[in-house]
This record gives sequence, C-alpha cells and structure tokens, in this order.
Amino acid sequence: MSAAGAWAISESCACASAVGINGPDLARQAQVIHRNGPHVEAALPVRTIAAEPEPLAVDIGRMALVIIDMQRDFLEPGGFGAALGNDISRLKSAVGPCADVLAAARRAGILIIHTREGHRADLTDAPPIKVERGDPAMRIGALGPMGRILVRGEPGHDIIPELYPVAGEPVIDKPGKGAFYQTDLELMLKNRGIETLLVCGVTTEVCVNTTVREANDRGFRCVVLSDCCASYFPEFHDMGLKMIKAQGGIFGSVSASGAAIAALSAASS
Ligand code: TIU
Repeated sequence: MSAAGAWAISESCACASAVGINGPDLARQAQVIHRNGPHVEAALPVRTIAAEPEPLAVDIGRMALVIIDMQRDFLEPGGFGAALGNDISRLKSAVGPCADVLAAARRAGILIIHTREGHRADLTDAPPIKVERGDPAMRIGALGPMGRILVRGEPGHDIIPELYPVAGEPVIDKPGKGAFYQTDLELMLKNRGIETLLVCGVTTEVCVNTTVREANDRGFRCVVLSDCCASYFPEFHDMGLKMIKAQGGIFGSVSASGAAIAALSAASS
C-alpha cells in the first residue's frame, strides 16, 4: 500500500476487501481498508477509467474529486474573468458535466474538495505584480457588481450555485493559480491516503494546469476531465489538455465526465 495516510488497514473485518493500485499481489493479501479509522465504511473497489494516453486502473477509495475555481468571479458577468477582457460565456460548457461528476462523487462517497482563487480584504497576500495588472478600475480589490474583485468573502469570490459545496466538502482558499501553493491541500490529501485526483474546473491552461503540475511533482496521479474544464480561449483548452497527456502522460491523464461517472457509479452500486 503506497500511501496509507489516515486509513486503517485490517485483516479481521468483514467488510469487502480492496486492492491497491499496485496490482493483484496486494489483492492476495486480502487487506481491508477503512477510511477515517476503524470500521467507518466499506472499502471501495479498483476500477478502470477510460483515459488518454491509456486506460487507468484506479483505487476509487484513494481518489478525490478536486473542482478548481468554479467561482462567480470567473463565470459570471462583472467578475475577475470579465475584468481581464475575457468572454465568460466560454466557461459555461463545463458547468453541467461538473455537476454530473459532483453528483456521482457524492453518491460514491469519495473525498470532494473545492478551491477558490482570491485574496484577503487588505490584499496582503496578493503580489503587487498580480494586483497591478489591467485597468485600475477593474483590478483585484476594485469594487465591481459582485463586490470587490477576487476578494474573499465577496459575492463574486464564491462558488457558483450549481456546484455549491455541501457540508463535509472542504473548500481551499488559494492566493495563487496552483491549489497547492500556500494551502493545506497536500496535507489533506495525504491524511486521507489519496493517490489519484479527478480534476475539473477553470481555466484549463491556468489554474487547472498549474494545479496538475504541482500535484504531479508531489506524487499524485491526476485525471483531468476534459468536458469539466474550460478556457476563455478554446485553443488554450485544447493545448492545455494535450500538454498534460503528451509524452506518456507527462503530467497526468485526460478523460471525460462519462468515463469518470461510469467508474464512480460502478463503485457506488
Ligand atoms: N482560476 C484561474 O484559472 N484563474 C485565472 O486567472 N484564470 C484565467 O484564465 N485568467
């Protein structure tokens, strides 16, 4: 077992047995894994997810769904995305598939983490080079129709209603593009024994790509769901995904909502 984390491993419980990603040798050991300590819930199975560059066998019990920055500031008029001069309607396509994967992940009972990009009200955690970009009237911290742009606690900073977190789903507030930078995401994932991240969110080439690269360097396997991600620039979306899966999956794998839902549904049935 490569990352036991907070999981307890027992050979004496009557729960269904699970195998690790490392293959049948572990299956022969008939280990039983429980999340969050002794006998909380049955272990989840290994499933193969259709993905590029190749199908991936994933231990569903060691997989988390990470939804990146599906915030009003990026997807709704008057927010940070619009302030940067972008066509925000291009991000809409990701909402429905994300909602479907979120529902399947909730049914399967896997760890679900939401992230939000944004800053303290006094902007002490915002690098000047980031704040000083663009039209002064529409910069980070400026007052827009959804409150101060990209500032924590403001309406625009929050997650869109369609994907709103429910109790028990951690929300990571991040000051940068990557979800690992200056956050406790890595700690959470390691404590839960997570090996694989299903990654959704916006934008493909900015916060999704940055997070996937950070995750890859930390030893987490990423499966990016193409239709659950979007960019203001369609060509960047396509290239962002290509860069992840090239060279044998140099940063991770690329799959789609249907394949992820199939694997999650098989795990929850
Ligand atoms: N979340 C995220 O991607 N932040 C950005 O600023 N993205 C842009 O594409 N600008």
